[in-house]
This record gives sequence, structure tokens and C-alpha cells, in this order.
Amino acid sequence: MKLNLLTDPNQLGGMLADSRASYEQEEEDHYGPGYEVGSYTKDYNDGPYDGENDLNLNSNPEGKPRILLMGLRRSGKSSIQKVVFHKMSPNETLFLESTNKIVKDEISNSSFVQFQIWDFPGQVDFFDPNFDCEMIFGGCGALVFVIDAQDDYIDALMKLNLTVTRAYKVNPNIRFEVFIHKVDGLSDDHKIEAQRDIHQRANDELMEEGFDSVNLSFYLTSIYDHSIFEAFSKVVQKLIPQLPTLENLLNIFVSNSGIEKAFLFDVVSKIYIATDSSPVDMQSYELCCDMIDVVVDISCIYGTKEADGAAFDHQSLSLIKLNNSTILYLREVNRFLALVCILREDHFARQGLIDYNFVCFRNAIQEVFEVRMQVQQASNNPNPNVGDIIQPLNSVALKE
Ligand SMILES: Nc1nc2c(ncn2[C@@H]2O[C@H](COP(=O)(O)OP(=O)(O)OP(=O)(O)O)[C@@H](O)[C@H]2O)c(=O)[nH]1
Ligand SMILES: [Mg+2]
Repeated sequence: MKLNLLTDPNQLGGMLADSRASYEQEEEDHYGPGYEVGSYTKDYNDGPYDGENDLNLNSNPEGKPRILLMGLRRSGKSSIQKVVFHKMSPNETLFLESTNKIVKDEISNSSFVQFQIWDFPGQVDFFDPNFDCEMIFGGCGALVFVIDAQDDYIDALMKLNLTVTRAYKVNPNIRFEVFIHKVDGLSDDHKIEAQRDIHQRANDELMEEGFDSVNLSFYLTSIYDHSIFEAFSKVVQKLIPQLPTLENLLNIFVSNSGIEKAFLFDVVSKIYIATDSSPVDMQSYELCCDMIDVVVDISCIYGTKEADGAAFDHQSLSLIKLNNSTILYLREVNRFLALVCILREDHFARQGLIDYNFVCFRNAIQEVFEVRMQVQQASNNPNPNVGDIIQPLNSVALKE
């Protein structure tokens, strides 16, 4: 049997050249030719910048990409932030106190995905002179508005409208994401109906006020299942300028290796930063999330304590056979990222091919970020000499 193999490395080289060209074009389209890439990766962490790969998201003028969490009191904002980024168990959120000032959380120290989340108090008042709209919305990448679907949502819709129109006037580039939250208490029919109703009312109101060009995205979420991770994955993905390139690489990898679905995961947060273009079904995503938990837990218990005791390192690799002839296959991509694939057992007979293609894929990802680093270097230093560019590139090479 013959599969459409990627046995010729030049094939991948060609592919990479294409995706790089498109990446550079995207970069221009996204920011315009004069856009200066922020240098936040160097000053963002408390510790010294170690030159490892990281993903500089769509950032604000100070170089710090920001996601705002807004919504009425008790809608679940702090719970979302704690569950997704601080591994709090959903039941513990029952004891969270109401937030009374803006809480800024830097998701940067351990995670590949680097940004700030600002958790707002529910009673925030835009007309308060202390509320600096320019500062808050000016450098914001995404605004997540949380609506409690178990409660009457008329007040929440009014607040949503006020928030969106305020923010849009200051910064029309913000992405507006509406989480219809706590849907764990709703039947399937009720969920769909709530989403339809909220979608319609929110959009109608914006149209009436002349904000036709504002685009709201809606998600059904709950901290009691994986839906909140899935929704946050999508929010974060929209802020990653390299996303089309990553998807392209995943598509090529998947189609040449007989794989059904592949996710590129940020291991710490378990949000996926990219996947191939076949539709995502929730069950596959949940399986892959669970696999990461299994790998990290087993490594914590049985792993050797070398390499600063991290549960996820360059040797992380795992294979789980399910009882329905499906295989889950996890490989480390770099310090923060893992590729998790779902494939049929008979396709795994060609593991050599998959492993070879994986190495090509990992190198390609590496090159994407090298281009990114070059762009950053060049814009930080308008008159670079060769040494300035080559030196940092060496430091991001993967430790094999
Ligand atoms: N059933 C259910 N309850 C949730 C969910 N998310 C949060 N909650 C509960 O909602 C309550 C309020 O959560 P918080 O995270 O404190 O809400 P908040 O929006 O930060 O509230 P303020 O800080 O007062 O603005 C807590 O008791 C949570 O346990 C969910 O997905 N489902
Ligand atoms: Mg709160």
C-alpha cells in the first residue's frame, strides 16, 4: 500500500518557503508596512528572557497583548480565568470572592501562549471618571463578555451593548467574544435557544445604533466540561498572526501521515493554538486534553528528576491505544507545545513515516518562529548587522 509520503525533504522545504512567504504577507496585511513589533517578550517575564521559542500574540503599542474579561457580577469571569489558567477545579470556584478591582494576570511564565488577562469587577462603571477607556480598550486584543445563561440575561445584554459600543469607539480592532456561560445547567434545546436569542438581540441592538460593522462571536461555555477550554482556544487563536501558517503545516502533516485529527497544544493551559482544517468535534478535543493530563501525571510520578524536574520535556512522547482501533499519539514540539494526533490503528503500522514527517513538521514550526524572531529583531534594530540577527536565531534552536 502506498501513502502520499513526504519522503523528499525538498518537498517540505518548498512547502515551508510558501508558507513563509504567506506569513510575511499576512504580517504586512495585519499591521501595515510600518508596524513595529513590540519587544515585550524580553521584558515581559520577571526572570531573564531565556531566548526560548515563544509566541508573541497580536500586541498593543506597549507590546503587551491583552484579553479583557467583562460581564455582570457573578457571571463567572474569575472562575473562567482560574480554571483555564490556574488549574483550579470547578468546584473550588464556589468559594471565589467577588472581584472588586481590576485583577491583571500575566499568562507568561510557564506557558507558550503569552498575554495578559484583565479580570474586571462586575459592577464596573464606564461613566466613572476614573475609568480610563482609552487606556483599557486602546491596547486590547480581545474582549470576552461573559453572560450567565442560568440567569435572566436582559441586564447582561444591555451591559454587553454598552461595553461593545464604548470599546469599539476607542479601538475598532478589538475582537468581541461573547461567552454564554454556565450552560451546564441547561438542556440541549434550551442551550440552542439561548444562543439564538442572545445572538439576535445583541446584533439587532447594535444595528439599530448604527454599529453594523461590529462583529460578535458567540460560544456556549461551562467550567464543568471542556467547552471553556475550547472557547478560549478560539479566542487566543484569533490573536495569533501565524495561525494560517500553522494550520497549513498541520494540514500537510496530517494528510501525508494518515492522521485523522491533530492539535497543537499549549501544554500548561491545554488550549490548542492550532489544528488542521477538518472540523473539531468536542469528543476528540476532550480525549486529547485527557491524554495531556495522563502524560503529565505519569511523568510527575515516574519521570526522572533531571532537566529541572519538569513533567514535560524534550523526551515526552506517548501512545495510547483505545479499544475502538484508534490511537492517540503525543509528541513534544518544544518546551511548551505538544502535538496530539488521533489516527486509526492500521495507519500506525507506518510509524516510521509518521515520525519522519513529525520531525519535518517540527523543523518547519521552528522556522516559522525564526522568521518571526527575524522580523522582531529587524524592527527593534533598524540598522542591524548580520551578527545581530544570527545570534538570537542560534539561541532559539531546539535542544535535540
Ligand atoms: N454552574 C456553573 N457555575 C459557574 C460556572 N462558572 C462559574 N460558576 C459559579 O458562578 C459563581 C460566580 O463566579 P465568579 O467567577 O466569582 O463570578 P465573577 O463574574 O468573577 O463575579 P464578580 O467578580 O463579582 O464580578 C461561582 O459560585 C462559580 O462557582 C459554570 O460554568 N457553571
Ligand atoms: Mg470576579
